[in-house]
Amino acid sequence: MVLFCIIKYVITFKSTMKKIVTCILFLVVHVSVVKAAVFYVDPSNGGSNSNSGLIGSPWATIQQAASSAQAGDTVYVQAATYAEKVTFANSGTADAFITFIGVGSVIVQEPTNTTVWSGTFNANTKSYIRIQHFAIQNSYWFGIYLEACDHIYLDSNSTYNTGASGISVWHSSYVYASNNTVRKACYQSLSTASQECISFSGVSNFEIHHNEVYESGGSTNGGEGIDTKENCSNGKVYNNVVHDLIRLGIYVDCWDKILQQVDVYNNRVYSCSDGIVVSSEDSGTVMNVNIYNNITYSNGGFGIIVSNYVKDGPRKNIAIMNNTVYNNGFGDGDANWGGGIIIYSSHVSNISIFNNIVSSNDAMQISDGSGVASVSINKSLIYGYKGLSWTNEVKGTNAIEADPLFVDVDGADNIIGNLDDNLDVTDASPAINAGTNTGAPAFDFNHDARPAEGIVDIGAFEHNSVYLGIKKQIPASEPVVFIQVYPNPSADYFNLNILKKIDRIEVADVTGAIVQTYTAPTETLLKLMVSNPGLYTVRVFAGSACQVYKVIKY
Ligand SMILES: [Ca+2]
Ligand SMILES: [Ca+2]
Ligand SMILES: [Ca+2]
Repeated sequence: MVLFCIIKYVITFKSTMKKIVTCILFLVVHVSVVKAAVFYVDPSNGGSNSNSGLIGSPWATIQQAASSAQAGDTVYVQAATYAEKVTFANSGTADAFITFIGVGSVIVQEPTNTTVWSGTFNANTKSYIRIQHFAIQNSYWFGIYLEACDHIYLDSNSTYNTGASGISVWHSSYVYASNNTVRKACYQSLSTASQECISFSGVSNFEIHHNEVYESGGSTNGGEGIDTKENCSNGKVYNNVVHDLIRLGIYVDCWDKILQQVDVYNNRVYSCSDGIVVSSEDSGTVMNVNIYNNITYSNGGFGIIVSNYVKDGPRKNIAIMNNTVYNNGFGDGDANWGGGIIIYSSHVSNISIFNNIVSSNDAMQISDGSGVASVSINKSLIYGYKGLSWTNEVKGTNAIEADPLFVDVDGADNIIGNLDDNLDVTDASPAINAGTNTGAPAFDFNHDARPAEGIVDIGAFEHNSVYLGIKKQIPASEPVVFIQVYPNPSADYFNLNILKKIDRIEVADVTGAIVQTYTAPTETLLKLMVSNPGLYTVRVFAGSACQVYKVIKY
């Protein structure tokens, strides 16, 4: 049975057969040494913690699984509402993760609790765990809390109504938070609010991507959107949607430590107090930070800030390029303040600002109050320059002053400051082929290649970009998992647990004949029935990507 456990492989079409063969060979050699069990938690269908946890004999609680699962094991937690605080007791290994997967709507609510600095899900000094598809609600403090962990994937979970951060990761490494929804974090109705919506502090080698973060706070303390802080390093914050926060959207703050090598890119930040902010609140140093391809719009104060907050420590080697910064500054109650990009601090060196569209922001478009010669501003497309004396507004070198000619600033709903606002540019835009290629990112907001037509465009979008006829994808550190298939092999049917927005699923028999197709499934759990025993391939299409899973009916 071990030999035939879920086979998954990301393929390209033309190399399908080669990689299938490679995959099967790999598994024959490799999986045979891993003792992997599949466990089930299903309180609604006979679950008991005195059961084995194996199929047909499920456990009742997630904690029972979290205490029992060993390296290589997979736990399927069936749809139900669980009143639990869960502590993950064991670690996986590099070759054998422990995987917890919620199937359908798995809601986890804390029982009555007043413990600060703990989570509804907790892991301390644990490694190689995946946690996917859980809906955590009403946590007294954190939703998910990791301390001194490594190699943890938090994917496709949601947190709602948490006293402190929805997701909080401290002193850890190799942590990946993706496709999560974090709503009403730092929500003061539950406790004194603290921290942020997603907090990474002292984390190295991390990625925070494709998350949606919104509606935090209400308190005087906490509630920023995504925060990388203290001695975070070697991190990426990308493709997140952060909106409708009473505080700023994305924060890079070293506090009193050294924060370095963090890239913030391809994020959409709107209707927050400010967009993206780089700070040294307690005299530490921020260095080697790149902020690019972001769209920050309709935030109350500024789109992008290098701040002078609190102790205003040093920041150096910061690039702010190819962002689109629009309509910020109107929510601060001050017609003479707020705007696009501002360098607020004089404790900066080597700040490079180029290829940005900065348009129609309130009191200023780009402001440099640093007084530092190594702040450079080049190739901006500016619209709405006012030059008010108290704002230090500047144009920089090679500026273009013109309407960027956006596609549709208020989107199909004709309301400005929400998700459908389209800040791509139209064919006649002066942004097209007007940037500098030097130091520019190799892809745009859509992950299409730059430059198109030889010269990088100004702003987050590269017009007319085509990459070999298909969308260029950022290589992930490991493939995103679209679906989970279980049980496999099976004498009866297969459950397809949908973890991503899927365009199409095709099931083919061993001859390649398609025996089942699902188009844009909206369910989170599909039951796949096939008539004859044999090997089947399940091809899953999402956007430009395709993943192939193999199942065996016996
Ligand atoms: Ca204003
Ligand atoms: Ca709109
Ligand atoms: Ca171009």
